Amino acid sequence: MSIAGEDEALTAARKLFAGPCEFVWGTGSIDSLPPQSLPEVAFVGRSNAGKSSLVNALTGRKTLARVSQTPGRTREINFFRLGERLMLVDLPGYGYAKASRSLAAEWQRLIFAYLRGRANLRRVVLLMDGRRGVMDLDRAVMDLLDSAAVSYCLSLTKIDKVPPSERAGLLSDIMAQARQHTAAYPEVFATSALKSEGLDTLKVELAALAAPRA
Ligand SMILES: Nc1nc2c(ncn2[C@@H]2O[C@H](COP(=O)(O)OP(=O)(O)OP(=O)(O)O)[C@@H](O)[C@H]2O)c(=O)[nH]1
Ligand SMILES: [Mg+2]
Repeated sequence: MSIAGEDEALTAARKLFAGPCEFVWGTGSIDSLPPQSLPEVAFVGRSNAGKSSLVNALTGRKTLARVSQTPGRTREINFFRLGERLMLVDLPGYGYAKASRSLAAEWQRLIFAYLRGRANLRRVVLLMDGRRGVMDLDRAVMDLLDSAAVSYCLSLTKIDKVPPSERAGLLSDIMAQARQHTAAYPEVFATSALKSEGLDTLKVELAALAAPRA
C-alpha cells in the first residue's frame, strides 16, 4: 500500500472506532446468539488477559465492556455493534483457576462452540498477557481455530509491563509460534490498553473486515 493509501486506511479506521458503538446482546448460551447480520471479530484469551480492556481502548470508551482485577469478570459472550458495520465480540476468558471445575468446563464449551460454529466470524484476536506469552490453553485454542479454519491473529496485551529491551525478542518468539499454525496470521500485535499503545495498527487490521459503508 502507498503511504497515501496507508494514511487513508488509518483515518478511516480511527473514524470507525471513534464512531457509535453499542452493547447489543449478552448471552451465556450457545442457543441464543444474535443473528449473524454483520462481520464479527472476537476477542479471545485467558481470563484476565485484558480482552474487555482492549475492547474499551479500541472504541475509546472506559466502561463499554466490564473490566475487573478479579479474573472471570466476563461471564457471557457480549456483542457490541460498531457503526453498523462490525460486531465486536468480548468472550469470557478460559483458564480461570478459581471457577468451579464444572463452570470452567461450561465456559470452555460455550467459547469453543461459538468459535467453531459462527459463519460470519471473520477474525479472532487471540490475546495473551505479554508477561506470560503462549500458554497451554492458548495452544489448545490455536489448534481448534486451525481445525475450524477460523483465521486469527495473536496480540500481546499489557505491553507496558514488558521492558522495552525485551519486546523485540518476545515478538519474534510469538511470531515463530504463529508460523506453526495454519490459520494464524504471521503477524503479532502488541498493545497497551493502559497507555493506549499499539491500537492504531489493530484498528486498521480490523476495520478492513468491516462491512462497506451503507
Ligand atoms: N498494565 C496494564 N494492565 C491492563 C492492561 N489491560 C488490562 N489490564 C488489567 O488487567 C486486568 C484484567 O483486565 P480485563 O480487561 O478485565 O481482562 P479480561 O481478559 O476481559 O478478563 P475476563 O473477563 O476475566 O476474561 C484489569 O485489572 C485491567 O486493568 C494493560 O494494557 N496494561
Ligand atoms: Mg472480560
